[in-house]
Amino acid sequence: MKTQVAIIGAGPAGLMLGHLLRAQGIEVVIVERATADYVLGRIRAGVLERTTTDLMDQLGLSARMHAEGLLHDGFNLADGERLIRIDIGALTGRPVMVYGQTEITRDLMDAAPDRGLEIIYEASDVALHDVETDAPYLTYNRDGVAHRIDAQFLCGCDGYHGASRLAIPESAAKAYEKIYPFGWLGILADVPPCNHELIYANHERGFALASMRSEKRSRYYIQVPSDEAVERWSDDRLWDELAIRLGPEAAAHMTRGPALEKSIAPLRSFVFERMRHGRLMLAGDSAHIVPPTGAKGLNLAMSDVHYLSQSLIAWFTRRDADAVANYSNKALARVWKAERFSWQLTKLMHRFPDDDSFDRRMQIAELDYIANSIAAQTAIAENYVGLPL
Ligand code: FAS
Ligand code: PHB
Repeated sequence: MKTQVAIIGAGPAGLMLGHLLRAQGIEVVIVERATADYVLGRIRAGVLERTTTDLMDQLGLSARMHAEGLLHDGFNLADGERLIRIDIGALTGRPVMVYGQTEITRDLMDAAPDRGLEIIYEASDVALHDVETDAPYLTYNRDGVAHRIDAQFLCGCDGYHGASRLAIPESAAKAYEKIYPFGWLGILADVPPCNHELIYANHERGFALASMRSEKRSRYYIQVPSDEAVERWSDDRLWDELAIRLGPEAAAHMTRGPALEKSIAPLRSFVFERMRHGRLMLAGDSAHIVPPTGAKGLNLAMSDVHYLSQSLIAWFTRRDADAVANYSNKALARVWKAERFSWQLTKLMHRFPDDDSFDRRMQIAELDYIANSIAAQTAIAENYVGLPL
């Protein structure tokens, strides 16, 4: 098969990139190792920046998002004494949209056939070839048959554990990584949220987050040791811990119910400082990971794809080689700012096993400063809603 752009991965980055390129008449094929149901079954992000919602609007795929999503003008930091509300609407003039990653993915998948976006699911053993030439190609197996796709560009949107980043020689790039000594145990349940806005809590027993997917479906998380096993957490034990960590006010409004999904996500900060190598372009989790504290992961994937689609459109419409060459630095400039914000909020809101009494006093002082400073709240708000592209 021959195409202009071959994308590896049908997560949000690959799907959004595919649609943006197809909208400009560029030939695209996506190869995905899993089934569509598997991709939709992964419960991940919940909060969308304007960057992401604008792309859905631009594609004309945002009707369900605007009908079912929840616009939020604020979120809360709980320090055990009080709720510190960050009024993102008043401080930045921009809300965030609460609409799950699963739903964004579903909207992009459902629209693919009508827009000529071919997605090949259950493609195993995807391998990238000749990425340093102007005739790269990929190979894969499906139903025991070997396939090859020749393209002008390969786009690695295959996440942290994908094959694409491995096709770039280590000598050509620099990787930065911080692994946190804890993970997030998440529960999804068909119960109304305990609060109409998100609550991020720093409690002496550890971090907790009260989030949601709708007014009838809630998403909660607690910080657990990085070696914790989800089997050790019955629903009741998890609801009890959430009630303690989120505080009496939230607990009084908390509705318990059976877990639709319960899993532990590891937390890491990671940047692979080369998002282009020859004709291979990386976007999303294949190039960077953030701890989910700042709700940046999915949104950062979308800003990569915004820049990458512009670069590839410039190439295919006017052979603009500079646009392709500048992609990596342009994307990384925004990636690093989101990495900083996610790391900062993770340090502020979690209890680190090796922290001493001074570290804890620093957290208390910073939360007190935020509670009493519009400048500090504005800095948090502008990062939370998403810095300008
Ligand atoms: P994805 O990982 O979503 O998609 C990559 C796709 O490539 C997958 O479909 C995969 O099957 C496919 N693939 C992988 N290897 C392949 C191969 N060799 N060949 C073909 N296909 C291959 N972000 C938030 O903002 N908030 C959160 O709460 C949050 N929670 C998360 C929880 C977990 C457990 C994880 C892992 C991530 C979480 N994230 C969260 C971040 C997450 O939302 C990502 O940022 C987002 O999925 C990034 O999208 P993609 O870059 O498309 O990568
Ligand atoms: C979620 O709803 O899954 C969610 C929301 C905000 C975050 C992380 C996760 O910062």
